[in-house]
Amino acid sequence: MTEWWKQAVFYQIYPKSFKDTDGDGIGDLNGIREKLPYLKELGVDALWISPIYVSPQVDNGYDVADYRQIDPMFGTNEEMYQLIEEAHAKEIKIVMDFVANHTSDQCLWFQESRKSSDNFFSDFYIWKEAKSDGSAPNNWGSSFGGSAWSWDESRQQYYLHYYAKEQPDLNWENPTVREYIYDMMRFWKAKGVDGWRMDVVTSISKNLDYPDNPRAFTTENQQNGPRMHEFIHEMNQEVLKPFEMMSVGESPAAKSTDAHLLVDPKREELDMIFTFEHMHVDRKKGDVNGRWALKSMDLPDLKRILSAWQKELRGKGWNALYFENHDRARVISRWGNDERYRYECATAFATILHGLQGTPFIFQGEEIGMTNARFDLEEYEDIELRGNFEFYVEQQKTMSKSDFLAAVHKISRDNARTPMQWDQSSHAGFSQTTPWFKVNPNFQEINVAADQESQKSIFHFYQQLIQLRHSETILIEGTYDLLYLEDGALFIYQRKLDQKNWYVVANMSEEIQKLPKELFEQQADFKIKNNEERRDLLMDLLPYEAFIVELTN
Ligand code: TEU
Repeated sequence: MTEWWKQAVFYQIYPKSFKDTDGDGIGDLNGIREKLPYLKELGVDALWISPIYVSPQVDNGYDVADYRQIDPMFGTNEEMYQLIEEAHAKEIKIVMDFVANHTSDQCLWFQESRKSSDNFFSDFYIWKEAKSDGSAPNNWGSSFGGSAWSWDESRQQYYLHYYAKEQPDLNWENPTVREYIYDMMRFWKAKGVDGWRMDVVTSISKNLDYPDNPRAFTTENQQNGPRMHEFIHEMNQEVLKPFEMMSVGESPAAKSTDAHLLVDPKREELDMIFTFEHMHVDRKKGDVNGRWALKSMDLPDLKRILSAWQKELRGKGWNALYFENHDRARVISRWGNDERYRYECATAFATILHGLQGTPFIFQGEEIGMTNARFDLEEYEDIELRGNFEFYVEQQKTMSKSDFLAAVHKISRDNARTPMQWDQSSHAGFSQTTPWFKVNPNFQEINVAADQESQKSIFHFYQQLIQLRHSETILIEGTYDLLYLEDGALFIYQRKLDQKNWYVVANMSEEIQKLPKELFEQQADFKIKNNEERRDLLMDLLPYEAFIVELTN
């Protein structure tokens, strides 16, 4: 039998911003329970829920203080168990977020570890002596800006943190740490959880030589450490395989050419990974301003990268497909036109993604074409944004405040984290009270209720796409071939299975495009289209027009 996750469409929930039911302005588990019928109506098969464990929320839950307790702001453990049961009753699977490269500094393990170098928890984290001049052990950088090392007064040593100083990295070299993590996974399995999304799993093994990075405060030597495959394989043998848990690992440094080392079923590591490669097509490589150094998106580059992953993993692994998540901006605002062509653009990006081989992940709000927030700097919440502002604008001074803000409006993580827009009522129907983070002011116009009533409903388009994936094996198993790689407007690829011949076609530009004639001399049976007027293949493609078509002789 094919693994369930190969036919599935996933939906990511960022719980803080999904639906508040207890009136504190923060989304909660009962909000997810309330919306299960909505998710069922959409047709998704599984939910990935971002972290809901006890946490001081320095990084919105990616700083876990207790892996077995639900944070009271989200609800209770009982409510989580009920959510799992109710989701299962609707044939929706539940995937939790596994944040085990680091914990919160409030985690008991770290609290104990920092006390001395000879207690049970001493080696749970990565402690190092200062250099003779008192400076940090090397020049490694934190993703949130500045050094990856912080000095601890009580232990008189530095500890390593790839993210905030409140997120100390665990020492996976210590077998007890690994056993504690596996045990936590078994605990949630016993409660019915079906799998894991693994936060920066490719960072768990460190280069024990701690070599300096080529440039200070960058992260070159901090991924894909020497024992990464060994640790992941061990976790597979200890938990994933015996308990049949699905896994999708976040893999910032994986390339199409080496991805199979993580996802080839024969190697018994992970089921899927999230690549970052295609999300960097609008970034200037090697720039002093890191992820904030933007350029316009290059469509041939996007096609080249997505196609490389399709080709390289065919028969050797399985792709996880996404354009949005809680760390990414809204794709129609970032790479498309979220005003004049909002419907066309949202459905075109959906078509090119869901037509690929792999498992699609929809991020909350993507299914109604939610857009980026364009707030003032002071209105943002995200620690990455604040840390990077301090680093690039205030310390390094390589960016002006206005250039930084312009980049924030394009790519900041907070663009995805504004509250879900359910209806036109106050606070967008997300909460009865002022939410923890500002609602996008366009909620009167863009919300679930309005979208579902519209003639041009993005939600209904997603519904159809999901149904298509459920009923048509060609989308799951068919071969993939890209056409017209260098074309700057058209994204066209062919999927084939047995006698079936399908094309996924999109005009990713704002100009009318001609369809390549040589392709379309046959009978066309449209499976899905975002232009209702389309009857045949002779018409030109309108801006952001997209469809999937079967050709028959
Ligand atoms: O993100 C890991 C990661 O690589 C990010 O630093 C990413 O590059 C950046 O956010 C893009 O702007 C994961 C989680 O998804 C993220 O939310 C957490 O903050 C981070 O790990 C630490 O747990």
